[in-house]
Amino acid sequence: MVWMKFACVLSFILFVAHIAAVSINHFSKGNEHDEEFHEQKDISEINLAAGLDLFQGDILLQNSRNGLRDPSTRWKFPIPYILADNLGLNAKGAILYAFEMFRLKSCVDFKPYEGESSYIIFQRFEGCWSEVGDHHVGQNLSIGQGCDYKAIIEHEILHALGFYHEQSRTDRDDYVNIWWDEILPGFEHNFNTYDDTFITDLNTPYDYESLMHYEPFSFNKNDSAPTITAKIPEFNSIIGQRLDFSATDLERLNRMYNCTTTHTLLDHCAFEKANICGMIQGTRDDADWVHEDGTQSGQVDHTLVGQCRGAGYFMHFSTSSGMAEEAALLESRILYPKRKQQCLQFFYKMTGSPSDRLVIWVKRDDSTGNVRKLVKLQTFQGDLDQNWKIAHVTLREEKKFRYLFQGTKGDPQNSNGGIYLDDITLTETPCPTGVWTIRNISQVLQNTVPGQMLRSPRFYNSEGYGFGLTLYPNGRLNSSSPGYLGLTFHLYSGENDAILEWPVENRQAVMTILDQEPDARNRMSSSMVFTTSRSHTSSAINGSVIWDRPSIVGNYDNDCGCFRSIDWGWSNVISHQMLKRKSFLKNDDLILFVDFEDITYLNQTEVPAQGTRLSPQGLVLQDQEQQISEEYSGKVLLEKALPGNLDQGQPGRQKRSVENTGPLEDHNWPQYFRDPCDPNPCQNEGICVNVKGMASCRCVSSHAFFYTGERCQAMQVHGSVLGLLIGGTAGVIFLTFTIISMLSQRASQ
Ligand SMILES: *[C@@H]1O[C@H](CO)[C@@H](O)[C@H](O)[C@H]1NC(C)=O
Ligand SMILES: *[C@@H]1O[C@H](CO)[C@@H](O)[C@H](O)[C@H]1NC(C)=O
Ligand SMILES: *[C@@H]1O[C@H](CO)[C@@H](O)[C@H](O)[C@H]1NC(C)=O
Ligand SMILES: *[C@@H]1O[C@H](CO)[C@@H](O)[C@H](O)[C@H]1NC(C)=O
Ligand SMILES: *[C@@H]1O[C@H](CO)[C@@H](O)[C@H](O)[C@H]1NC(C)=O
Ligand SMILES: *[C@@H]1O[C@H](CO)[C@@H](O)[C@H](O)[C@H]1NC(C)=O
Ligand SMILES: *[C@@H]1O[C@H](CO)[C@@H](O)[C@H](O)[C@H]1NC(C)=O
Ligand SMILES: [Ca+2]
Ligand SMILES: [Ca+2]
Ligand SMILES: [Zn+2]
Repeated sequence: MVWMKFACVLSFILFVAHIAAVSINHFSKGNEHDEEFHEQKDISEINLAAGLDLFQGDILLQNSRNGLRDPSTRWKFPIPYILADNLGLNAKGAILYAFEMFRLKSCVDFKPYEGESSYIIFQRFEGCWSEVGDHHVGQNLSIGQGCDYKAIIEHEILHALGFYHEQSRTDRDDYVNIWWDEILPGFEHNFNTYDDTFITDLNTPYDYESLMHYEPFSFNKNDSAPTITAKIPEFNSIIGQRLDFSATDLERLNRMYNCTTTHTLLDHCAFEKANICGMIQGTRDDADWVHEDGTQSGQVDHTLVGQCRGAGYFMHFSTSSGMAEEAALLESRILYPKRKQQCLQFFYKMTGSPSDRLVIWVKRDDSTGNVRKLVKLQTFQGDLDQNWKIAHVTLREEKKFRYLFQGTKGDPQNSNGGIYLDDITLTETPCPTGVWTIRNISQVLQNTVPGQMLRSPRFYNSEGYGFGLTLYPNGRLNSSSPGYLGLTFHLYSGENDAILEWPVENRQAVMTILDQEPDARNRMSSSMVFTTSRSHTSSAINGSVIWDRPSIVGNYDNDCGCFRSIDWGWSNVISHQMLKRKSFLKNDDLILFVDFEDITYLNQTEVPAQGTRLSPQGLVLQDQEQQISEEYSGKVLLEKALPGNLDQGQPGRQKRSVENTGPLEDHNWPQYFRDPCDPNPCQNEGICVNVKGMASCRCVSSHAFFYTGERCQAMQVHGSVLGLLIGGTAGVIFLTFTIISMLSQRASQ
């Protein structure tokens, strides 16, 4: 018990991959009021409910301009964006999250708007919709109520990038049946096809799995009759998937925009090829890692889990012979980071002695241009668990570096195995805060009934809030969607509660069910996001805010020996069919990630679009201001129509940043003509906004870090990363303690 207590204390400052043994709790109380369940509706349903009748459901047509074929509608990257302040905080966070998916998987990039002529303003109108292609005047993209999901936002951005719906392809009748009699009268136009002079398939086959495909029940008049079905019936449960981009979606995106690289994927290796992705063996160590496939050692790999002959390679370091403390190093090639932090994810297993060690290092530039300064990051100790396990290590490299795996033999006399490595992914994104692995998932899916649930261990975010997940393997009791996983989030009481702020609002929970595809670009993981708010109240707790202190509004939970708040989540996150079709159940493990971070800094993100800026503040009376800016924007449109005449008469917003943080006043200008934003006093590419003659900075943020302060002078890393920073070598101690406590639990059983 002492160990466990110690582990809890440490886990506050550490990111830890928890591996929970499967225990199934029966849904004993059955109190429906203890849960807030939501359903993700699809785009056509949301827009119909909003009374919208757009071109093809969610496409706003400004004019009859071509989308796909016309090269003038291609965007230049990065795409300038504005997040309007009528968007909810959650929608803003979800949009930034969707941007990160584009950056991970394609060459599409986004930047805060700075007066460019082409940009996207994300706004909250009714419904979810976008225009197709770049119209060069700035365009609206609506993320309305119910649209703040990763996949829906990705779908709308794909429209903006120039893509129509999959089933509007010229050749779609070869692949799907349209049931015209079942379509809502007047909505048949949503199922039109387009001539191949208008759209192009970019020489890719019809893709049932596309994020741009309608779901079967789109625009139907009878709830139980589909309007669109696949000619290959197997795909009826696939069309309309809203997980993530399909492989073909990405192929098309990459072809249309000539993408050759992505922004945040630095390295990945499944060790399937003999060149082992350019990794190199250490030469001054005692041994080498061996590139093996399953037939040599009787172990299956993680990439293909032993499914194929002549494939399924991994790296192996045997610890069963030789001397204790003999080591082998495996080094990556030199990598060039663009951001300031990275997450190294890999799968490993240690089948030898519990005293074997796997140590992760980086080699940095020693300031002479040579990458050779070694820094130890984290140690993984052997254990009795012979399964492949997922691991995450945070790196904070700003210059070129290598990462290294060091295997060390602990006790060769008592080892008959070794250390195995496979499926490495290095991204420039934060590592997840909570990692929950559920073993024997096929048994769990088979042996649970609706309403039965599994609860994750308690995780702590960087601020110290305790939280966890609940998985309903077969959905909840009386679920309207059988054959689906349900997933909810809750707070747990924790040791820091007395000093924390309650209720905990404006924290975004991101829950991800991991698709264990080796290549992160092809992962179609399911992610759900929501943001805690004071408006989330429940009658079950007398109308109190759900996110208040768990010991006040929660129930006592015997399993954790702590208080647990009401469950908040979704009853139909992903179908069992989809879990089996993709690599969600690899190794019979289901892996979930969860983050819970403060996004209050996104409260004010809107910057005025070009035009309002020309009229000097103070000279314009309040009621005239609107008029002038409207006239001006009319003029901008006219000017845009005349090529080569774009910037005349406009000062243009220049990207300048002042290094020192001297006074904002510029005494050379009369008060009224002085533009407080010229030169831009905001640092770190912050956008300056003239608020009543005063400069106000809007700071750049990404999912990995953000800037704060009056002049955006301070960079903050998202909490999940901070934890690790403090963690460092203490992680080793913690892992050791958990292992000891696991061992002692086993021993006492
Ligand atoms: C998973 O199933 C195997 C075989 O049925 C069993 O030996 C093992 O203990 C199970 N693991 C867990 C975590 O329940
Ligand atoms: C965006 O929507 C607003 C509000 O309806 C409208 O005034 C504006 O003209 C739209 N912008 C574009 C570029 O269509
Ligand atoms: C709706 O569809 C179902 C199944 O196809 C059918 O049995 C039912 O009669 C239809 N209802 C109406 C009102 O058309
Ligand atoms: C992609 O490359 C082709 C051929 O070089 C070129 O014609 C086209 O304009 C490029 N497209 C973009 C979006 O850069
Ligand atoms: C589930 O449905 C049954 C029968 O329709 C009903 O008696 C029961 O109260 C429902 N349970 C919950 C938790 O809603
Ligand atoms: C809600 O109010 C009832 C009646 O006043 C009280 O018995 C109950 O304890 C309250 N519950 C909570 C969670 O405050
Ligand atoms: C967000 O900004 C608005 C306007 O300044 C303010 O009224 C509101 O309280 C802020 N919300 C939060 C959560 O800080
Ligand atoms: Ca070696
Ligand atoms: Ca492999
Ligand atoms: Zn659409």
